Amino acid sequence: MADNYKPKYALLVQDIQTRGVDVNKVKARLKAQQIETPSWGYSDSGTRFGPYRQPGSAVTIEEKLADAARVHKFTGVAPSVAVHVLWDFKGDNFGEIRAYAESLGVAIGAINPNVFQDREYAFGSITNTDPKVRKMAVDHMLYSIEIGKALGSEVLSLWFADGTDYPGQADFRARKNYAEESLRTVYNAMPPGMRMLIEYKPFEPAFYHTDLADWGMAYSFANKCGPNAHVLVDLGHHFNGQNVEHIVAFLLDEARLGGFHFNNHKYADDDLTVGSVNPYELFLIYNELVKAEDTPNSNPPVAYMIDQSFITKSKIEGMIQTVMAIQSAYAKAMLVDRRKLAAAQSAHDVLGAELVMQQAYNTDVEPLLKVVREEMGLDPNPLEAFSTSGYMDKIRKERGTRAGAGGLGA
Ligand code: PSV
Ligand code: MN
Repeated sequence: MADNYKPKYALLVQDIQTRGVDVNKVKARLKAQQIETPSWGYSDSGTRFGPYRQPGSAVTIEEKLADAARVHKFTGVAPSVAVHVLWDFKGDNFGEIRAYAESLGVAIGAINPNVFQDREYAFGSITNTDPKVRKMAVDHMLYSIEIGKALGSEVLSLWFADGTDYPGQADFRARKNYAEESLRTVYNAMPPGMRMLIEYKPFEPAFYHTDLADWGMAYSFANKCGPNAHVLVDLGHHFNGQNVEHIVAFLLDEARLGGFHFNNHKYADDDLTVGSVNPYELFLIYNELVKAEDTPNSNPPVAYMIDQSFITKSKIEGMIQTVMAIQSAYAKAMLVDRRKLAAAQSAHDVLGAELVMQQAYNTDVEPLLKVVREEMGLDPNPLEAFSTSGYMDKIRKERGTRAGAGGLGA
């Protein structure tokens, strides 16, 4: 079927101009967008009820990088790959891994230490009352800094599963102080240019409390560490109804927004495709990011990372779909009529202001994205192009269905 996006694009350009938006700037920003995909998104995962194995899932870091490179090849905006230390590295051949990634046209992105899967951490890692366990966690993070140096990464991305299950189980304030001390030690070992991202999560695996439960706690720890520590917002790590775009705006204004883990959640899990359940929220988050790009302050460069481990979706296709959802939210956010919005806001025209947001959100940006891709030398339809490329058939045949392809015993 003929894809008639060109006439639609011409009409869209006219519409965009009436909003006081420069279409060439929008296109330039879409071409410069960079989204990091996670190595663990290419391997098998599962739930606590069991692993879900897919034929072709990656097991080795080389396979994960090869799959990530496919996502970059077809989208043009996913040039780096976040790694998880215990799931990705078996030896110390970091030079080889770095060179292999480069040969595929991707770079290693955020280094994610893992201080949650070893049983020693059952009662906490950096918050454990046992100094030996705290040291074990800190040493692993120090080692992760060395890996980052060897792989050319500038981001150390920290998440802690620390928490308790029952009232009275532990002393909140003692744990807070242990965490602060450990984070400071790690922070002080980072080389110049490296940034520490601190991720929060109000639930899982602990049931009663988590030690870094929300953005305010992450912000406080980041502040105490120093100017190169920032908050990482994982979209799935909020209670239902929480206003995430407000958190993003607040952190941007404080110049402490370090990065994102993109995903979506319906109840509590954090692995659904970003924008699949609440695309308007993703748009509203991007609206804050676009405003911050328009009027930059001293906020550090934001690391746009995906944190999704697909269970029922095919992994590479799911990742391409995710990247496209992020592009779409970014494009729509750039199409907000800022003059009209400002006028409505200052006149306290509540309905008018909301209509401006809805006009941008309801714009069909597909023709624009297709033209952008074409100008980048890409197929305008990345999902279709990937499906017909034969890559999935090839890896399904070559790799088959294997155990050991996942992080958590999958
Ligand atoms: C925890 O749920 C988390 O969001 C952290 O970022 C981990 O590193 C990641 O998921 C593991 O999938
Ligand atoms: Mn995350």
